[in-house]
Amino acid sequence: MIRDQEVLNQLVDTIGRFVRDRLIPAEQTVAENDAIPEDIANEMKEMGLFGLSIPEEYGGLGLTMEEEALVAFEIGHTSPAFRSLFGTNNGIGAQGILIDGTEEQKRKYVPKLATGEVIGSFCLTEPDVGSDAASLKTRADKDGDHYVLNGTKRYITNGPEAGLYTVMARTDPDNKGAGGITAFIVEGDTPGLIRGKPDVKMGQKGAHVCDITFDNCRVPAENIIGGKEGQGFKTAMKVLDRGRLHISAVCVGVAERLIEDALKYAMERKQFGQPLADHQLIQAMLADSRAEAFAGRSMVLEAARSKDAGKNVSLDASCCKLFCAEMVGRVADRAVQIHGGAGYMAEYAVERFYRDVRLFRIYEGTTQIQQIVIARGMVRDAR
Ligand code: COS
Repeated sequence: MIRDQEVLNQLVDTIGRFVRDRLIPAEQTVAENDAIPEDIANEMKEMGLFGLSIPEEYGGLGLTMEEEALVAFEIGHTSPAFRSLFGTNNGIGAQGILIDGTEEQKRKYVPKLATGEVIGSFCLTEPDVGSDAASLKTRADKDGDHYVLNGTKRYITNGPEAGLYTVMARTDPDNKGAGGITAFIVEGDTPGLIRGKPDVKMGQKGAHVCDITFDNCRVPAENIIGGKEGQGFKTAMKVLDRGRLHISAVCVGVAERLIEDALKYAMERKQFGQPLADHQLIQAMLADSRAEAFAGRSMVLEAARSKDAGKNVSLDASCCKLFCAEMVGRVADRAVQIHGGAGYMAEYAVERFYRDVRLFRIYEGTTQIQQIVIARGMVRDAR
């Protein structure tokens, strides 16, 4: 749903200019230094990027899902690391509190996420628990009006810089499944919360990931999201439904950028006496990429509109994540192929993007998990 087309056009134009003038020229430096310059982070805060999808009453821009998708397409035109910095505040770092939190929790924590004063993070994955999220082992044992958290969370995006963590932990040791899990809000300076060393990754340099260990970390009982034990797995799944749509939109944006780069190169580079772009085998790769990116864009917008209309989009969000993450992988592969030897060289952005996009097929639920969610939903609906 688009609330005011003119206001949205202005926002999308402003973000598009920011991407072109500030972010794209800084891509290589960010990749080399594995850090986003502070002045760029500050500009992102001033533009409201940390609170895009946070409701206005909590200090954000309150974008609908369709509006957020249109903005994410724009942001996808540059390195995914930039999005990652403010992405968790809009998505997995804030949505748990927004979807299932109490009014008091929202008022206390969300405004600081909306401005970017605090970075939010989402702790579900563990060393032994990835796709099978319901069997997580981190414990939260009640002790008076507190819970004591013990365990390790792994590959936590923005873990090193976050000041607020949504943590899924088991409060009922007798219930080994989803029903034994509770979601907590844990402040970054809580004693017993230990940030690990940032992991060295294949791509997306500038976006940071680390282990978060809880060692007798005491969290007030009032920080249970929604105030009720046993609801944490469902909260996490609802958060991921939204996150998967957002990531799908980013995949579409990245695919469009890669197509632009590949087309530009194909128009400039000549072989056999004519531009690559006039060779039919190159045209086939360009055409397939364009058609697939268009399909991704269309399905994301359709699913986003359904979400805005209040429909359950769990299955559709998984369809989008499955298709768009795989699609951008194919597009990146073709972009490298069109560049030939140059595509293998760090001098060209496609080499970096080729590594960056690999993560899309893995995080916020692997392609195989999306297949499971889709097929289970189909069987459930048919019954
Ligand atoms: N919204 C609301 N509730 C949901 C839900 C959703 N999208 N998905 C599942 N639930 C509920 C189910 O209805 C069920 O509730 P009841 O027990 O009341 O019936 C409960 O949660 C357990 O669901 P289910 O039985 O489907 O859980 P499974 O253990 O079979 O796991 C998958 C489901 C595999 C889909 C889940 O573990 C998953 O998404 N794994 C991937 C995790 C992931 O994306 N990790 C990435 C890292 S986080 S960035």
